[in-house]
Amino acid sequence: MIDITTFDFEEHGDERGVLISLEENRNIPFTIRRCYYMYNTQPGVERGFHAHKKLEQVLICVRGKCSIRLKDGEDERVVPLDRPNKGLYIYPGLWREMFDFSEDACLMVLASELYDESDYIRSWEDYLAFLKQGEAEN
Ligand code: T46
Repeated sequence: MIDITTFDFEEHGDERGVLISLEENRNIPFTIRRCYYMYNTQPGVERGFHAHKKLEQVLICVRGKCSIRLKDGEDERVVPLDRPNKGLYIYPGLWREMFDFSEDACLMVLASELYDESDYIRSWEDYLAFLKQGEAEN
């Protein structure tokens, strides 16, 4: 079963606008070792299509909107990210696909580790094998 955890970050708003603060091990559930973001995503583009062995991440669409499809080999859930104060936590071992980007979308990701290509599982076949191996070990 896919466990969906989303955050409603506190908005510090006044007549000037809104400010959101993100802090490791406070409103972000891990130590933040990396931040990256994507924008200018072309119409119809879908990204992701992989899982991570160890990486934890929080996804925030800080401008515009997009949707995240999560899979665990059995279930599939779609989470819209449509406001800048919403965060989606993705725990290790979940398959993710990002789609339905609005033209103005900026998707920001906070990550628990530095970039490491060896942490990626980039094919669905390898992902199913990874899940099977996990079952065998438990
Ligand atoms: C994820 C989803 C949500 C780097 O050099 N450093 C980085 O920190 C990242 C994230 C990527 N790259 C390079 C690797 C590729 O040559 O940037 C290129 C595009 O990366 P990728 O095709 O993996 O991007 P997405 O959008 O499919 O996936 C990304 C993250 O890679 C991934 O960890 O969970 O966003």
